[in-house]
Amino acid sequence: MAIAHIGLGANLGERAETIQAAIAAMRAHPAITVQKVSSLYETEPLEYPDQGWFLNGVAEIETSLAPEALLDVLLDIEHSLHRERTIRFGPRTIDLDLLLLDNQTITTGRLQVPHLRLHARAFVLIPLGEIAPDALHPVFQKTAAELYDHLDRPTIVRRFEGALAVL
Ligand code: A4P
Ligand code: MG
Repeated sequence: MAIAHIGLGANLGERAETIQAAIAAMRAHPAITVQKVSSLYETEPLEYPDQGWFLNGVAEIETSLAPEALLDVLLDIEHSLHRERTIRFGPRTIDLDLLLLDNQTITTGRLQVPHLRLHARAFVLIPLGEIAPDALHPVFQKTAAELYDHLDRPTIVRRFEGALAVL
């Protein structure tokens, strides 16, 4: 069994409902147990600024799936929630990123773990630090809070107060 941290992001449509649906889909998978879900955060768009604000959160799961099989499950869930790929870093109904997988580092043609940009992103580091305060980034050997403190210009991340039915 491995512990994985999954980044959840949405900035199109009913963002909180879509994130809830993605968590429900992970819960429904026979090889995945959802152990923790962070608060959701309203976050300033990064990389491609001309788009709506995101809701972001992080889930901690336990899984018996191999890394690329887990990636395939995440891509299937994105697809079932009408994710369309048009603009790189652009608007999306749902984005599921495999952030951390135990303390493994993985580089294959289709998967890089830890996620390449996780250490540079306030919208990941805040929810990750909330549910996994002791987890170390296997390359930098730093916690999410330590990585957050090293950001040059942290983007705005504030707790989302909307009701979350299933969390
Ligand atoms: N891939 C490789 N490694 C991974 C991994 N660890 N987890 C490959 C997930 N996928 C991984 O992803 C493209 C391909 O990356 C996948 O098919 C997989 O084989 P994608 O989701 O189609 O493309 P993307 O989302 O446009 O790119 P990426 O790299 O996931 O973008 P990011 O880094 O997620 O950035 N601002 C705010 N505030 N909040 C956000 O959530 N998100 C983005 C997207 C930009 N700005 C944002 C946010
Ligand atoms: Mg992605």
